[in-house]
Amino acid sequence: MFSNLKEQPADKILALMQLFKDDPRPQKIDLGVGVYKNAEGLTPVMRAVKTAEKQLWEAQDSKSYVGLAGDPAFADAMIDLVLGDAVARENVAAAATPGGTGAVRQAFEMIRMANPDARVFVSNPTWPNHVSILKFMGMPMAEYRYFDSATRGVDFDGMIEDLKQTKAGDVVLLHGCCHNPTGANLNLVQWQIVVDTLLKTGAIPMIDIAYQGFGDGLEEDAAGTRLVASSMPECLIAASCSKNFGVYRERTGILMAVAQDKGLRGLTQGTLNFLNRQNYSFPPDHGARVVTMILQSPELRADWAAELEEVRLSMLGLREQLAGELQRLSGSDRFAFIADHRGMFSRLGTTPEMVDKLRAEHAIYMVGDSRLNIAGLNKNSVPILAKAIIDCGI
Ligand code: PLP
Ligand code: TYF
Repeated sequence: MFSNLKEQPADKILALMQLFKDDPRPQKIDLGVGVYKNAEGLTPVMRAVKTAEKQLWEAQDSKSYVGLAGDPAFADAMIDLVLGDAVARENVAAAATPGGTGAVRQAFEMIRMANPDARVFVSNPTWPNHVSILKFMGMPMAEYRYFDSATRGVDFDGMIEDLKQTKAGDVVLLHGCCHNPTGANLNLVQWQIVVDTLLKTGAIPMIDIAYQGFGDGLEEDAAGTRLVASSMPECLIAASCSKNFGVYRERTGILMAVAQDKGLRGLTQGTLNFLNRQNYSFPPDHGARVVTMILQSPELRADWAAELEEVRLSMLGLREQLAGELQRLSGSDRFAFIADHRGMFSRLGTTPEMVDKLRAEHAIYMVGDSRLNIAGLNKNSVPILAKAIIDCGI
């Protein structure tokens, strides 16, 4: 049986992680995988997470099963974090999932159950796992224009033109904030135009929000998602806690199904529970419980928000430093987009050959599409990167 299996394509981002590990050059710089790293290059456990885990270890007296959708308190806390008061709680069904990836997968499963012919429109480019999972599931997929390779901003006219081609029954996958891999994002006026467009075509939005708090702030980063949830008849939201709580390996995420028609909630909640049961029964609990404790405790929440803000500002500082350094070395503003982008990533917009050259000649690792993880830098490595970019003739 096993000999019937075919080799599957590797995840390019994860393959790059291994390549970096195997590189003996001491000066190597890892700007590949999207993991936050501090100035020392470490991905620390956040203070509030440590405190909550300690409290949990002392207080938890059972690890028995919780429920197919996870702890309802986790859903309450995350709905509040992501949606604020944009919609009433009774408009939202939700289920905990193994990470944001689990939420994305379950969302696709739910879409397919509701409408096997649904086409899922993804941004060009998008997080490669979106495309990989859709292909694996055999779901119809289409792309909408997103990145303008000339300005390194959003090709908004192209995006809207393409979204006008959607139909009722289609789904449009949007990044809630901090677009991966480009770093280019919609402003609120543009979000409103997207909403108006989809209201006209009847397509349903699905939002993947994996970096709330990494862009302009916790509330600001959720504004587009909240606008969508309050304006559209239905939407799906896949939220990840991996980055903003730093609980990557705990696999903590949630899928929300929002409907203006409260009468649909029983059906959507039942479907989410069913889908969890089909795929893994009960979702992981530890990370979700820690997140819930943090969001419920005013002290832990304040400490978490303060540390998240430090993380956000450190990435913004690195963006400004890099854009400034490149302006100085190039004598032009052509790298100003790096300071305008938000989140962990920026797409430089150079060729795979140049990405290879940076790796071969300068031991600088970025993803082949020229995505760089800003958090992989520190004050000392920014000038090294800037010089390498100019030396390579980018
Ligand atoms: N969606 C996007 C756009 C991401 O970049 C990530 C990255 O980590 C995820 C979802 C899901 O992450 P995780 O499954 O680790 O929570
Ligand atoms: O895009 C990234 O780098 C992160 C981490 O299969 C990641 O989202 C990368 C690949 C993957 C899962 C997560």
